[in-house]
Amino acid sequence: MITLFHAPKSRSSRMIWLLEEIGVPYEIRPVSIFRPMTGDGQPDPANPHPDKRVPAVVHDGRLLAESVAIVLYLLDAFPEANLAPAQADTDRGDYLTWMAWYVAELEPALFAAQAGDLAGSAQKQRGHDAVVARLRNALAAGPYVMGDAFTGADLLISSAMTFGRAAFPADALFDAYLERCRNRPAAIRALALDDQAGPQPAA
Ligand SMILES: N[C@@H](CCC(=O)N[C@@H](CS)C(=O)NCC(=O)O)C(=O)O
Repeated sequence: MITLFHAPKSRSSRMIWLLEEIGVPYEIRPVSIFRPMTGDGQPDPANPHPDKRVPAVVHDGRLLAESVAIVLYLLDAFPEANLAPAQADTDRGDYLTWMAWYVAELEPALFAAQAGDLAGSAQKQRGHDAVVARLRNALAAGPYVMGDAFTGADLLISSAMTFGRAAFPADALFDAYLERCRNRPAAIRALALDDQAGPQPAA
């Protein structure tokens, strides 16, 4: 059994998308979280995440926290979803590179741009430029970052870019990519489920 600890409109929303892509039974357990942007919400004692964040997933008694770990783990556990190259596949290295790049390069570039930190830091601007260049190169070939196949890397990259679209330059390639990902049936179902997850329970 899979349980997703979830707070609406957060990084756990894309885990609903992931689970809808995989297509196995799962349960959504709503938890409250502290929302630093608004100051609302409280950490939830019922949340097993070590930092009381979301997402957290429990699969057959195993706890996973960190979005990248959850995507890697679940797509390996359910290879029939066909959203991750297997260990023996020639493009496994490319896939792992995109997954690590997402968390080590794209997220910091996105948050640096959102915080207005690029102008004051040549190093951060250089990192941001590199992220944009790598994405442009990949999507010029497209339609997904690894080519023809949509993978877990696209799920993470596109969800973060949709959330932080203004952190990246206007580019029709980017917009077409985000729309392509967003229009997947599992993504549409996930959006409806996220909206139905309701208000946060009292902490
Ligand atoms: N690196 C973590 C970040 C998780 C994270 O920061 N989640 C936010 C929601 S988007 C959260 O739970 N914040 C509550 C808090 O900071 O206490 C991941 O990707 O899973």
